[in-house]
Amino acid sequence: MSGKDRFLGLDSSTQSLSAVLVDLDGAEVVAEASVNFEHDLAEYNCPQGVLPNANPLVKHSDPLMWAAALDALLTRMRDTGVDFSRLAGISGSGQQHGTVYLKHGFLARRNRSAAPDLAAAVRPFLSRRTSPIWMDSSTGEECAEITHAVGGPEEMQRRSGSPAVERFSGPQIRKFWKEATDSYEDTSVIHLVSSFMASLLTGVSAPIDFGDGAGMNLMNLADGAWDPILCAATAPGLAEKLPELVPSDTIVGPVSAYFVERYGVPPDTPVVVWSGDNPNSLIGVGGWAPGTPVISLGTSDTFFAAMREPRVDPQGYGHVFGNPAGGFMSLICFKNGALAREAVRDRFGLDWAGFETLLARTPPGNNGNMMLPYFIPEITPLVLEAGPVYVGTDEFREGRDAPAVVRAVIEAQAARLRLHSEWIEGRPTAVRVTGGGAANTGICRILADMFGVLVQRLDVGNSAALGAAMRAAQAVSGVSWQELSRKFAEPAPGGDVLPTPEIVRLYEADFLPKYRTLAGVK
Ligand code: XUL
Repeated sequence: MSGKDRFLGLDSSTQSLSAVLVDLDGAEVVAEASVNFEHDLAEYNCPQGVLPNANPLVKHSDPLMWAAALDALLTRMRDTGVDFSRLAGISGSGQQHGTVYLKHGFLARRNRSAAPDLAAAVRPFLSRRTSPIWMDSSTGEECAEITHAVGGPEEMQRRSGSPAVERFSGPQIRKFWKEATDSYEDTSVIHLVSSFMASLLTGVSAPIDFGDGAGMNLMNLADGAWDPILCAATAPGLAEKLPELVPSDTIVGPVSAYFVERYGVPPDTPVVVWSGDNPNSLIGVGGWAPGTPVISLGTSDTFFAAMREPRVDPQGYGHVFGNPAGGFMSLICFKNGALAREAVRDRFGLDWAGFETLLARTPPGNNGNMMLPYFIPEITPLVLEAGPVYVGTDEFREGRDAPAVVRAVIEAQAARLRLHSEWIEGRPTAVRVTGGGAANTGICRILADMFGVLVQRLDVGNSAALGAAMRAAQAVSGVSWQELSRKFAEPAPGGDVLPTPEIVRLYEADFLPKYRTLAGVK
């Protein structure tokens, strides 16, 4: 491989753009870096990665900020001495569902060469100034219209792997078409965050992979192509505005000259098609084969698992996406993940260590205190009006019992993950936990007890960026998923958390049935 054995994985997430650089021969992560949107790119006014909006259901972000983050991240890496000379390939991960709307001429060479940086190169070509992201819940009407036009929720699920979902790209595109028809018509291509970022890297309009494409309510799950009925039900002329759909190991092309000249990336470094953060994380935690489900505790909490056959959630909350390693994956997403944990932490002026100390002060089952943790509008189950619900003692309900409130949010989140993943076939023997929340052993203990299985953790915190680097290595050098997982995604020694049988029984016999009734889970 001409002495080049390093692969770069980038992760354009809700709150930051991060990088993991791996050395394939040495089987190690050689560099990690990150740019935080709120703190490092404050001029874009996106606290926690989201543009302020008076309507709590509307959540948009600034695509120029994502472009600027790519320059900021690579500058930071170059200036801290990261050596790109051995780079053999790049891929990436994007927060799923978010869309970027571009006019004709985006990425034409003459337009790019005149621009001083990536944000300036993109700015004149945005046909929609902002990008709706996965946190948006404002398209209920459009979901109903699309579902009706397609012939009902079952048909929607059968075709796309999911019912019509507020945050998915199709309903968002329909809303844009209805509200700003002229700008929609002025749009020549609609990218996902993943394909937008890959386009910036390559200087060509990049395709969308089956993993992320399945999160749009526009791709036919069975044949991996844009579904003409779904497209027609969404907006006129849509199929012509969508990038090509390709397998997740497709090489888009070489990195553009901009990155060679500015950051010293070797000319011709191949860029592999990007995917969504959940499909990438599936790879990054070694969950590519069925039997190893994953819980990711990030801005959103998600549960996902590789599947051989596409099975759909009878309750309509879960989704089926493409697995980058082939086949399918299930995905259940909860909006009240880190944001709910942070709301409780901040309410009592705690840091994470203090949060964990309080968690340990209350017994499993929380003396009967329970919470429905809807700090922001929720998607699983659908709750459009935010507001946590407290059931229990007066002290607890009035927020005077901090340890009980801390335990209630975590027990509720663990119960949600357990109850909403029951439709996925096969009881696991272990669950891999990743994301920022995985560092908190108290949280992992509650997950182990709620699922009644071993919890395994991994060394690399950013499994989406790591998964992207592993995908780049697989696509460029043909290394097997087994070997890549053995090198980079083995559970960390000492990271295991075992369930405690009496607590498992208590949750099973008492807590879970009560939570099921309170939350109305069937
Ligand atoms: C998945 C989902 C989120 C985003 C952001 O359906 O909406 O997990 O991908 O992480």
